[in-house]
Amino acid sequence: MSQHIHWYPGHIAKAEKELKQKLNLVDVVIEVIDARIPHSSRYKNIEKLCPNKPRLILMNKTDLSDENYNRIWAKIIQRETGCKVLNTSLNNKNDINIITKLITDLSADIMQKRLEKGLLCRPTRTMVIGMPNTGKSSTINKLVKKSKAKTGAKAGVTRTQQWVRINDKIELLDTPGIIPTVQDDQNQAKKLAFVNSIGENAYDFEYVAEELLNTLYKFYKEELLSYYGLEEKPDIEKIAIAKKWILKKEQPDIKRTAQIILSNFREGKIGKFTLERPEEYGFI
Ligand SMILES: Nc1nc2c(ncn2[C@@H]2O[C@H](COP(=O)(O)OP(=O)(O)O)[C@@H](O)[C@H]2O)c(=O)[nH]1
Ligand SMILES: [Mg+2]
Repeated sequence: MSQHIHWYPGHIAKAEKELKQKLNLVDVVIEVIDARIPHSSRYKNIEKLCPNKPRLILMNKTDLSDENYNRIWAKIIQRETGCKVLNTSLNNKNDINIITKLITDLSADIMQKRLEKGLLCRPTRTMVIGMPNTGKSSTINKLVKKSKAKTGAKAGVTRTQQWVRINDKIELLDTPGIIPTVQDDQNQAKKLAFVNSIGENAYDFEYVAEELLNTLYKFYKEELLSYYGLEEKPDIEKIAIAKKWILKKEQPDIKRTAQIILSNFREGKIGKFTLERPEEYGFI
């Protein structure tokens, strides 16, 4: 089978190594995934990267996903991973209080053990990790908003990274850990391309836009047809013609239309969509 989306194993190994070094510095890990593709935006090797480390999973961008599936997926992932899963979105300011409370709860055992060993009391250290574009930086910004006090570099941390005090109990690494997108699974890679989590050089816009249309037609037929004013199964060409995105000599502008379709979906203009169903992965 031909590979439509390309990946480089060498890069992945290096990125994993760097991520692992950073993870060694923290007590609790905050993993951000994308609520529109809750299965594919999770990293299957995560347990190996931070074994036995408490993890809080934020299912982010729930303002763009299907509210009928947000809770269902959160429950499933919670059950599968044994980690607490929280639905979040950029503009929900209440998230922050819940996140900080959960981090403190998750580190209680570790702090108790430190105490028993006679070690110094110190704030819980945490960091945000996730695949590209899931909302890691936005999450960090939300957490540090009211607490600009940087606590300075620590041993083992490069100078470009700083610990930021979130409150008297939590310190956050101010740069996120980027999980390398393993693209050996073409179905997963396709989903990641839909939500702009894969570099644009790695794939062909027309292929990904066509696949997105197929997926939307499968799960959200009504919304898709009505958004583009069509009555039958859409493809890029039909949409180009319906929208009059035409080049000289009456040729439909396929390239531009493919890009617009992807943007329309990514901005939530067609609707609030979740592109994965638990039963596809044997969860129900
Ligand atoms: N609609 C929506 N957009 C978000 C949300 N979180 C992040 N974004 C946007 O998604 C893009 C990527 O976010 P960013 O935090 O840079 O992701 P990172 O690559 O994981 O650090 C930015 O344009 C953000 O404004 C969210 O919850 N909802
Ligand atoms: Mg970022």
